[in-house]
Amino acid sequence: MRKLNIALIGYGFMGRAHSNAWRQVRSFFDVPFEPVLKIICGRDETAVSKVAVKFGWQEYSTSWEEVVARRDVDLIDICSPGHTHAPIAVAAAQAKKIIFCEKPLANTLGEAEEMLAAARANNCLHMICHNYRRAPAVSLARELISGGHIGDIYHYRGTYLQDWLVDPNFAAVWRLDKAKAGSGALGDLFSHSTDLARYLVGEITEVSALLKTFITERPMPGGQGVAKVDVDDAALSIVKFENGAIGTIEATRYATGRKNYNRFEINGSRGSVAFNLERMNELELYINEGPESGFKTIQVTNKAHPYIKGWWPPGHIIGYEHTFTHTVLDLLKAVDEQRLPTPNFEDGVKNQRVLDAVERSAQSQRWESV
Ligand code: SOE
Repeated sequence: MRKLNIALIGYGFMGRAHSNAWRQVRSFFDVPFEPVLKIICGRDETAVSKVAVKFGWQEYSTSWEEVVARRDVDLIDICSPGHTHAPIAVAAAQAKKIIFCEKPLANTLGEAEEMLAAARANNCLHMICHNYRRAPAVSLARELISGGHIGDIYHYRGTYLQDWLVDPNFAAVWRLDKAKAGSGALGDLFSHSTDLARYLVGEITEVSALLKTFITERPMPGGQGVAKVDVDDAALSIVKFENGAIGTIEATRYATGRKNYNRFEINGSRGSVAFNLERMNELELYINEGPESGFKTIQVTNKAHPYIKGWWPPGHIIGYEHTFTHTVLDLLKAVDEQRLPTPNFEDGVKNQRVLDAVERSAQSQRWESV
């Protein structure tokens, strides 16, 4: 089987999720290439060498520049903090690599546009990792909506609720530093709901938004002093869609008790769908068929459902990590067919335009165009 040599930049939460996906995909799906876990890269040699062994990477490095320049690497998978996305992606494009990048694409709209331009200029294939599109229930929702089952769309209601920052003593990690993360809940979580809104309903044209930072100072990691928090803790917006639908998107890391509550509800003229990542194998569906209608819960684990045939018999459910496996599966198929996968950097830029409009609206306290 043809091999595709993967280099992964980053070894934290997303680095582990992507490592697992690259290892797992060929064992459960018919893939056009055998992904080779060639090299993993991170600044801390002790940490990255351990992850390399744990996930079976052939080599490790502490220099992304060296990794991107290697001729025996075909694909660069960017899972490092947001401020590194643009320099790594631009260098990878100039080295004619396939580029796969975690969300949000960049810390600013300008950086995102620079990444897209570099990939286009060098005829590189590119993809942004919005893994939730490939939760089978979300893919099924897309099929139902595209098939007209819930009619014309009136509302999109997206909420992405976590609570890992509600403790004021939680250290000021990189996600709380604008220079590294670009923003807080806005880029980390709101970006997911934005991508799902665009995937399921359509393009967003205007926003009216609010950003809030609840705790403005936190202990430095390692406890040596106090750091100012310069990113949002919560981001809320009402949105208008190109197709006439309207919506709300809310993201926070202060929803005490909510752990990874990424939910949407979409209301249409004939019915509604609703999804909650914490009940990932289920899709709620209401079709308006008269007095006996009611919401039903579809268990999305049948072989006919998206991606399930690669896994287990009905009812044996799958998890968060499998959405990454589905994502790299579709990336491998796109590479084989030499076509752009979706979502790609064009989607990344469109998502970033929404985040940029949210930041402008929070500042102006007025409606802003995307
Ligand atoms: C942290 O909020 C995080 O890891 C996000 O960065 C991911 O994108 C999300 O899928 C899970 O939570």
